[in-house]
Amino acid sequence: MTTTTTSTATAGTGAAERRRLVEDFAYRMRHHALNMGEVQGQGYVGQALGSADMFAAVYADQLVYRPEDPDWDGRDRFLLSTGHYAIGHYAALAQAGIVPIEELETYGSDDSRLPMSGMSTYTPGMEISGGSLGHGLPIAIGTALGLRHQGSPSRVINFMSDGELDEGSTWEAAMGAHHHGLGNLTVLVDINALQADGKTDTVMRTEPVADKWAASGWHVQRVDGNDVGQLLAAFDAVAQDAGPDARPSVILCDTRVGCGVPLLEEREKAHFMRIEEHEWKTCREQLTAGHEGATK
Ligand SMILES: Cc1ncc(C[n+]2csc(CCOP(=O)(O)OP(=O)(O)O)c2C)c(N)n1
Ligand SMILES: [Mg+2]
Repeated sequence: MTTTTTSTATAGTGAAERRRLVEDFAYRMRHHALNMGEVQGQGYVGQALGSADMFAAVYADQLVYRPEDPDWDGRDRFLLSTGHYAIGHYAALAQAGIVPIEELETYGSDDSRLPMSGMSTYTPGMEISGGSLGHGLPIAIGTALGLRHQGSPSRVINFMSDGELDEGSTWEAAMGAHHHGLGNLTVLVDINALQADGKTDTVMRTEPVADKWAASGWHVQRVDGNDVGQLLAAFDAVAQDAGPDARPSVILCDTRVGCGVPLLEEREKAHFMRIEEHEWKTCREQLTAGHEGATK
């Protein structure tokens, strides 16, 4: 018999404790991400560190799921649209108790359940396969429509990157979500101002991003995505906007690539980082030093 029905570990705690729990979750996620990065010596470590607070707010505070039964029908759906952020998602799934922490050391290896790009058929808790950017939001809309049709109270949270704002499919889907009045859909955009080919404003000028979502009929907020207090307040505001006339919501999160590890925050080539063998120790020390109350 299943005993655990929800993941919202922060429920019933005061504001300061709620925030501390989420920050601690993010801190542990960042250590997991460094451990996985070291297996390969390189990878999307900067994105995992930069978006850890966003994932932590979702998995420690918002999402309803059963860690021991990831396919439970009553779960909220978290869709990772950006497949290359899988390293960050695995860190969250491990910290949430869905994937064993020991399994993280198989990251990116042959026969691992944790491939470099997110694959729904491999990993418990991974709802969709990523890789082709710009597909997560259209799938999220189908999912949200399906859940509503079934009378389900479950929510859909779609995580995407600023590079995906270059895709036409994203904006078609944004209009569709408004057209269908999908109040059960929340989108998080990691605006790290970076893409594979360089800074976002040199690849495709997508600003003013908030105006574009607002013009498409969405409830829009923009926050510092490395400030847990701001993230939690934004989710609270989404809940306030609920009701039969609720709009789909987007939380635009400005983040710092490599956040928490100054050595990596300063990297010139940040999309796919190469980290030398001797640097991992420094990374861990810097992460621990920057975390208030850290025990490891
Ligand atoms: C449809 C599609 N076009 C191009 C790519 C190649 N690609 C992989 S990651 C990436 C960068 C996308 O921007 P973003 O996710 O913001 O990059 P990051 O912040 O992780 O550097 C690109 C263009 C892809 N995976 N899918
Ligand atoms: Mg980016």
